[in-house]
Amino acid sequence: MLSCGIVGLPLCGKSTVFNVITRAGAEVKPYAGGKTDPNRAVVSVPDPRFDRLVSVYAPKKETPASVEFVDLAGLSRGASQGAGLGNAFLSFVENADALIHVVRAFENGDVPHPLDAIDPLRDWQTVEMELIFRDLAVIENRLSRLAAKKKLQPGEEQERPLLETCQAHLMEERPLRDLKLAEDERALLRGFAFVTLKPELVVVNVDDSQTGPDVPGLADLEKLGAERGFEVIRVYGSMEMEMAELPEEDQAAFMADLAIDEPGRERLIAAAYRLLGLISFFTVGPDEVRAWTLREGARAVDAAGTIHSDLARGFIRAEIVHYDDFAAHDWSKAKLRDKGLLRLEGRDCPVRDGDIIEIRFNV
Ligand SMILES: Nc1nc2c(ncn2[C@@H]2O[C@H](COP(=O)(O)OP(=O)(O)OP(=O)(O)O)[C@@H](O)[C@H]2O)c(=O)[nH]1
Ligand SMILES: [Mg+2]
Repeated sequence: MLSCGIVGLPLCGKSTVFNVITRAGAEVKPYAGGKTDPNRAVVSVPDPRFDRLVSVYAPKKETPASVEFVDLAGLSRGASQGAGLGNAFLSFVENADALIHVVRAFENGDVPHPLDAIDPLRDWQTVEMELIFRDLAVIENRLSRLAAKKKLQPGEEQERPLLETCQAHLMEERPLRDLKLAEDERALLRGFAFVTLKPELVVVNVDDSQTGPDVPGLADLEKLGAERGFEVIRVYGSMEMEMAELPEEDQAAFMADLAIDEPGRERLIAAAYRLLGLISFFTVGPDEVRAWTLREGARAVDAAGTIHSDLARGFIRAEIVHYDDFAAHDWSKAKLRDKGLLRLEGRDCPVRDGDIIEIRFNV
């Protein structure tokens, strides 16, 4: 299962945001505790299409798609040099598939700020720089090893110029995710688990009193996000955590009171799913309706393999219909067949988000 690691400075509201997303009730406290083992929780990905399919089939079992969220300890300035929880922290970041970077904008006199004043742009840059330093250190290490070798292996000859390109990019204080890389270059870099190559969502934690447009310093961060193409989402951390913990039926009233149209929880999970470059396909029937996760660009045979390795091995054809077509034809396969919308596809057929798939196989 894919996982999103939540990073940020100490006391910026990481555990609060984790609780908004997962309802796991992790401890939230005004003083950084220096805890290293992260909180983890698996959450179902909200998807109205899945809910609709469940009501159409009324299956014995329903299994939505899921993603894991990991709440990490705060990253201190100098972590890449071992400050704070330094290396222990970074090793957790290396294991995440994507990052949610929480930035504090909330004012709260009871909660000290590790850099003394509220400044979202500076805080964001501080953490980004630590991540950049970590990747630079990995590259320097590897380059000096390569330099010490008498003879390079074939792969290593390509590796050196690529690492030098990455190094130059990082020296300009830019994350590797902003660098255009070919598929084979990405493959070469995979083993390094570069942290600035991971997709990142920036979540600004604002206080419920800060509903107006002018949260101090936030505009600067949003402007930079717009220029560089990263997404910045605002969350009312404390308040949305309180709301996430309410029973479903009380949430609507709470949201209406505050004029919120979509809970932060759903917005965040959906954004994380998009960020991870994930798509869902469905399998349906009276026994089970299930949403499965694939990376964008996956093929029919990958869908088969996600369900079971036997299905990939004995793959014959995939019967595919898109959710939207199915919905537009009264959930009737007969109608779809008449219109040619029920397709039989081979193993390399690309899967689209929302495809409903049945695999024909023989083992
Ligand atoms: N006023 C206000 N306080 C908040 C908000 N979000 C978090 N806090 C408070 O800030 C403190 C730290 O919150 P946490 O969620 O524990 O922060 P953290 O980043 O997980 O902290 P560490 O794990 O110790 O680095 C707690 O006392 C929270 O109640 C918010 O939106 N508004
Ligand atoms: Mg915490």
